Amino acid sequence: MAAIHERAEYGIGDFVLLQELSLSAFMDNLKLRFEKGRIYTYIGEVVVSVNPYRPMDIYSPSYVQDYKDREIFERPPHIFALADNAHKTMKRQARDTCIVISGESGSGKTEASKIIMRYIAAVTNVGGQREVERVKDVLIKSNNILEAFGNAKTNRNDNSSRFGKYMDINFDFKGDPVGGHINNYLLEKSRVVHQQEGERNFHSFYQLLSGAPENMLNDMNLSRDPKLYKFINQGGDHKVASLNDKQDFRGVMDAMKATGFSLDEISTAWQVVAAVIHLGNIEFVGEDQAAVSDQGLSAVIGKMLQVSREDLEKSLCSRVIAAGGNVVDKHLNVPESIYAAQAFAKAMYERLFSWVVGKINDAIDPKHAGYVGKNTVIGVLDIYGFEIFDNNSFEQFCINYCNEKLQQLFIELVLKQEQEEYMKEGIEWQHIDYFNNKIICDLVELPHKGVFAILDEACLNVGKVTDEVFLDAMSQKLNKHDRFTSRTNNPADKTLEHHRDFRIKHYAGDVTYSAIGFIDKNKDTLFMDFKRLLFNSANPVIRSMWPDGAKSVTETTKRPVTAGTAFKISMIALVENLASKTPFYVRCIKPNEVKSPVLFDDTRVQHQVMYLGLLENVRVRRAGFAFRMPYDRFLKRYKLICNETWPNYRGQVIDGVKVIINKQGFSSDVKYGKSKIFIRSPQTLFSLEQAREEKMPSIVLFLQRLSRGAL
Ligand code: AOV
Ligand code: MG
Repeated sequence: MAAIHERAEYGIGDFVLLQELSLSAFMDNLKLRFEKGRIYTYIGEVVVSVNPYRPMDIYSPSYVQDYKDREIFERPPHIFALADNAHKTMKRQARDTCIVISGESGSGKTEASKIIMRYIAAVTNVGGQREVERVKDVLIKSNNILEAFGNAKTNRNDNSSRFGKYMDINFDFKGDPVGGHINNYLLEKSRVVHQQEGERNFHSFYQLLSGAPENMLNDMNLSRDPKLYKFINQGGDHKVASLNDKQDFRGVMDAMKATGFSLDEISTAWQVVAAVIHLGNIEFVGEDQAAVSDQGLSAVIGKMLQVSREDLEKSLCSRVIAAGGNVVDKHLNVPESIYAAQAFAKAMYERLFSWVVGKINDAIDPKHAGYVGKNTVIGVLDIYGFEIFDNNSFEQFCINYCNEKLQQLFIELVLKQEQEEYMKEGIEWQHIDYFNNKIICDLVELPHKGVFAILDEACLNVGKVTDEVFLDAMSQKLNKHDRFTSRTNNPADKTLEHHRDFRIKHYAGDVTYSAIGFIDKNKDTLFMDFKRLLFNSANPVIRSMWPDGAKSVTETTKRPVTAGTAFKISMIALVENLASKTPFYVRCIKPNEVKSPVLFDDTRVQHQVMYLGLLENVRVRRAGFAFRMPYDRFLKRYKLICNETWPNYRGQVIDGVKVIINKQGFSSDVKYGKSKIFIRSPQTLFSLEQAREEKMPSIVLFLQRLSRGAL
């Protein structure tokens, strides 16, 4: 139907309407639309979005008005239509909905999520309630803050999300936003201390150095030049053409104020960032017992964290351990101290990030709006996309597993929903073949034999636990798995250059991971000394980030759940949560590797179309029936094309629908379900739409005369 509103030169607005379905026809249409600046195309209700890599003039208020309160197929394909649909469904049916945005790194997920949020903000609160306005403002501005602290330039994307984000927006019965809640998933904290060539640390570091006023930087003993600081200069050139760090700093400051961060809280946040920067430059000397070489530097870090220089140095150079009831100081050597400083920096930044998320959540807690009753939500999911780098580690493994889970959800729900719908409506269902990636999810997450379980087991080993032990265990246990390869299993495989590499055949491509660091990152230990140090900071804001530092040395703590297992548990919970809501999907596609607005790289795009299962998606939609519509809506829309049903049909709604279908001669092309009519071929719908448009002028005339009282 969408195609009716668009000129043919723009291609076809819904892949379901393609004359004949083949990969090349699909690709031709997608390419044509991209070249014509039509970045959105439907597959039924799914939106396929191709990153335009240029600002598009399609999100202005007039576009908002165009899509507001329309049915999805009434206007040309647009992400606004999907947002409107999710909102309408939530409002009309009082059902929780969610919008799942997926696609590889740099395909446009985060932009899509922001466009959706802005649309929802634009169409709600017509009454202009102040509290609702505040909530909307915080919801939108929270993106600035989260991106500053949680996004970074990678070799795939200048503004790459390095954390997963799921945001619930709560709505009152009128459909106005009254609050929200953000869940964040595993921040890629290794970036705090290490960046690959061509990449940067999190934006916040560069924003502080470029944007902070002179006196603030002086107070922090910082220079404007990132090159001077080890933790933030490893990637090479720190300037990113598409980013303006200085301006963004101001944006973040404004957003923090609007969100309700106090001035103390804001300055503390930046002090922690400064402390991390300085920590990167700290050096240790000594033979067996490490000591900080530059006490001036540790004094500066102490000042930032409001702890004494002595206490800080002690935490960096020794460990308090409880041995047989006695508390003793164990000195660290230089490599151990370096390791400790890095662990400390990563933990500090991670805590800062979680604290920031917590502050935003406080500000948008629906209770503020006095809203305690039941409300419905729209969940918006924007995660880190599938990614392959030159060097892939534990973080990429988690990120790619997360993408497997979402693909799994898509497969399950898109097929399940269809299947259920046909069954519910009593209509025969035809099975369509598709690749099910469950096998890869299992490979990663199954108890006892999945990668995370094997990793946990290796971490539990007493004695020397090495990444090799883990790799060997994996090679043994996953020997027969056709999605897993390691050098041990396949000595002939020269592509696994390093002995510590292993490869997983993901749904979106083969990724070679280096097992180095898996054990360490999974264990994720941070010495209690640091927790106690910051829990005893003179700064109450910092203290609040470290409540677990209150424990005494002798208190034995349960072995914490490992990072991998914690992530797995959170992913399973996330998928369950999404599956309980009515889902809407945005499938993002990256047109090329070079961020070009004009280049449509056929090979790369085709690869994505295939692994996203888009063709299967279209087939499923077409196999049965391309369109379905509740009887009442159908009658309302098409009653004008039949004298018997216009202006009103007096009998049962379904009979009215049958009259129209029979009169038009389409009875062999439709099936009548319990509450909906199912239309097999797009052509039928075309014809109905055309008949409607032909009648329209005379109907308009009719209505005009009616309103003038001439009839
Ligand atoms: P991602 O979220 O999918 O990657 P982004 O949403 O950050 O990708 O998009 C990457 C870049 O593409 C943006 O910074 C914009 O420059 C451009 N872009 C994307 N969508 C649009 C749009 N609709 N209009 C204009 N430009 C756009 V990652 O977070 O890396 O998985 O972890
Ligand atoms: Mg993103």
